[in-house]
Amino acid sequence: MSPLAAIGLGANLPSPAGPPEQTLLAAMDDLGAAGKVQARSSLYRTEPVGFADQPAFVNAAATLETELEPEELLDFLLGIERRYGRDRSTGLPDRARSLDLDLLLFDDRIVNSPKLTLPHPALARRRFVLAPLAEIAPDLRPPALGGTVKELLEQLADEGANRIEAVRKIYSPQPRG
Ligand code: PH2
Ligand code: MG
Ligand code: MG
Repeated sequence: MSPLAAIGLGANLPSPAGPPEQTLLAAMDDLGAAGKVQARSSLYRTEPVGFADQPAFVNAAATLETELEPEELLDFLLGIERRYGRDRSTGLPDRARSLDLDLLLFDDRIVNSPKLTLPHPALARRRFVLAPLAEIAPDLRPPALGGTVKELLEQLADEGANRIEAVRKIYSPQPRG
């Protein structure tokens, strides 16, 4: 079987595809150009983590079987971000964006290069990442984090922007036949 990558999607500004919900659904379709999309989560409306004074985010996760190498997949993801209007030359970390695609996991790979860190360093700290991922891949075991995705989610404190009610499911895509 091909390696399995997990990707986190987020947006809180409109893009050329429309509002964040439309952008995320379109971007999940676009992932198919890099392999086979194995699963897509529901869309979640989430309170901003970090910089609070910005619109609510829409977040989701997808898993992708791919023959690309992790850094090639990262470049592919950055290309999708650009197509949906993301401009990385402006803007501060944690601020509003029309599309953010984060490579969360790539099989059991641990990577610490200038370009890429795997598993994603914030994976285990963020409900807006773990809740969508646990919906589609609860039993994945991220290397070096000491538990499955479901267990990491259960270990998160129900507080601040990680409150359970700060991450609400808003739309479940229909399964594709
Ligand atoms: N992304 C960030 C910073 N804060 N908050 C939410 N709710 N969702 C995000 O995707 C997000 C965030 C930086 O990537
Ligand atoms: Mg990112
Ligand atoms: Mg991000």
